[in-house]
Amino acid sequence: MRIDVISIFPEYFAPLDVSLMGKARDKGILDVRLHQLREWAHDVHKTVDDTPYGGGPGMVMKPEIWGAAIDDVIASEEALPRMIVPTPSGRPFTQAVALEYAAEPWLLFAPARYEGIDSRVMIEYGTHLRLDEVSIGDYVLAGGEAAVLVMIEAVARLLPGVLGNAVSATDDSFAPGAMENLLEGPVFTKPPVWRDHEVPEILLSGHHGKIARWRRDQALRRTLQKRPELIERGDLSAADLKTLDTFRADGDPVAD
Ligand code: JDK
Repeated sequence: MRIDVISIFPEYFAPLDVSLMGKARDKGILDVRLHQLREWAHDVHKTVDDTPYGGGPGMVMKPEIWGAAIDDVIASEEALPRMIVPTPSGRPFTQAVALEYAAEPWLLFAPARYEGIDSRVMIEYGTHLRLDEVSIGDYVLAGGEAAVLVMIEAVARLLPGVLGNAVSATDDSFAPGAMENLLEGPVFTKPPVWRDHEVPEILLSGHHGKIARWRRDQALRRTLQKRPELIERGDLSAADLKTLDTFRADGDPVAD
């Protein structure tokens, strides 16, 4: 997958050299190309922002600079990329959106600063290519770069060959269909006792059927406790419903 990012802070993307993302790039699965927006600014000061029409606080990014940069980046190829502009007012970024992006051959991210980009840029490119304005959550960042890092990491780990274990990604809590949107249960490794905390006995038993049921019960318990809105009764078996009733009756006082 090719990913272009146009930003006034290309240094912000240094984490993509590290760990899973770094390895995916070394393997050629991920081709990330960073572009400095200011290289398309015409004046001596490399100005990319101006005062907002109608007044108000802050500055707005100039449309001509973004237009020139996007035109140059997309000029090289026959096909067009899917373009993604982070904004607090965008479509929510979810695991389903990550899966949608992971199926694309080419993504172009346009993270802004200040109060955002002149809206005519989104109108213009919305007619030329598939453009999404996307929010990574209901809080306000200082700019779009952190949102782009989040989205690239969520997308890239879904690409074939990026995760060591081929089944890891489809098993995710929020993978549509996979675990029916239940939260993951608790996990443990050696030693069996640490600071008086014991690993649940069932996990040491070797009874694979009972372990699978216990893990499912823990996922149901955690979801009921932390994210009850995720539970869709239609997806649940009779055994699942019995588990939920037990936890509801108990009031289930637990640490996690
Ligand atoms: C891209 C600049 C900072 C943008 C205006 C918004 C209501 C008016 C500051 N999920 C998410 N959160 N934040 C972003 C994001 C913020 C960005 C940019 C993405 C570019 N900023 C910014 C807009 C405002 N303000 C809240 C009142 C303020 C994405």
